[in-house]
Amino acid sequence: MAKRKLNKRQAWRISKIQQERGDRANKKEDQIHHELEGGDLGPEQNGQVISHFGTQVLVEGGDGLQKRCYMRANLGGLVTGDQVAWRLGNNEQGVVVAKHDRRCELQRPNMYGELKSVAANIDYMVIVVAPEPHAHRNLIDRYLVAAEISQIEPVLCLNKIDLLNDDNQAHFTSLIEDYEKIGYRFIQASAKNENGLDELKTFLKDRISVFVGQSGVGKSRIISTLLPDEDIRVGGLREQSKTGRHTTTTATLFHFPSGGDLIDSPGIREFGLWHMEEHEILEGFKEFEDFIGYCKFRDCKHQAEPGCAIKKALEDGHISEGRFNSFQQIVDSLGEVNVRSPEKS
Ligand SMILES: Nc1nc2c(ncn2[C@@H]2O[C@H](COP(=O)(O)OP(=O)(O)OP(=O)(O)O)[C@@H](O)[C@H]2O)c(=O)[nH]1
Ligand SMILES: [Mg+2]
Ligand SMILES: [Zn+2]
Repeated sequence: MAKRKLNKRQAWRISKIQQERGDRANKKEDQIHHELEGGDLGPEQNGQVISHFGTQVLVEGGDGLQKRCYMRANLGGLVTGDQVAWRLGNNEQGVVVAKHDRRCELQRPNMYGELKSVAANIDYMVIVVAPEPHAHRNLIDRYLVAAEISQIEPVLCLNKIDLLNDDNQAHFTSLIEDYEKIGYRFIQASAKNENGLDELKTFLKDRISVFVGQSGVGKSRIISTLLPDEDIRVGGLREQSKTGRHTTTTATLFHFPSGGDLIDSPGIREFGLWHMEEHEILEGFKEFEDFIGYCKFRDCKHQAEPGCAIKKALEDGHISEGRFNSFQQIVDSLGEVNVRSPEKS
């Protein structure tokens, strides 16, 4: 599959093709439902979606037991963290019959440029970074914009602090300072040495948190260290490239025995924000807030225009250069969608 740049219209057409393909798949699903519903279905009960596998989801009922369920085609897609109504069939599989309203959801475009939910009903987004694979500022900022816009509270976590040394320490000290100055919490931890995890555990108690970040930064290892009784797959780094292997392939929810849920999600390389408007990106940079609306020109692009309040804030040190550059880079990328062409059906 060649990678090519598509404009919004081309991406929309690809999305339409995907939609039609999805509709055909839904028809197949309908047949399955008819068969299922031909048998005896138990009473309707509430449940929580634990994870998603293609045409099925794993749902946990009030008794704490988890069952694989088919979904009614008209539900419009379910994601980890969804609250649902479901009925158990006589073959130990169930059918999800309704999706309850989402309190909030984390969305992002997939590699075909279609906007998809990643997880629902989340309180915290834990953005994990590490010295290896290298933490890309722009990816952190993209997550932060998504969190701010979805009203999910972000918290940053530098994992693998056992790998800090004379060469990289200064870089991370300044990165952490930058974000703490804006008001973001930055927790430092080493899942390997079980260092710093108590602070994270206390913070995440009784809440629903989704762990996000590049592949290989240690999301799964942190979660498995916090929840030693769970069987969670942790990957290795490819020695040469130091890039992650994409060990986690589907978002899965785990419970703290004392209350609170952690959602492990698959690592990503890029986080497209092309579905957002420029003003949303601006609002997603929360330290810009005091300066929005004060530019001389109403359609200011905050580049070389005279009387730009954002550039003035940058000059005065209220906005960091790293964040300003990230903002410009994200805005520049809005017109283009970096997507893979879908495989022929
Ligand atoms: N040195 C060190 N290695 C760690 C630490 N945490 C995780 N690792 C290692 O980093 C590698 C990747 O860890 P994972 O937990 O699978 O990473 P992930 O973020 O879940 O990756 P994906 O599932 O691919 O998104 C594994 O080899 C871990 O053992 C840490 O604190 N220090
Ligand atoms: Mg993982
Ligand atoms: Zn401006």
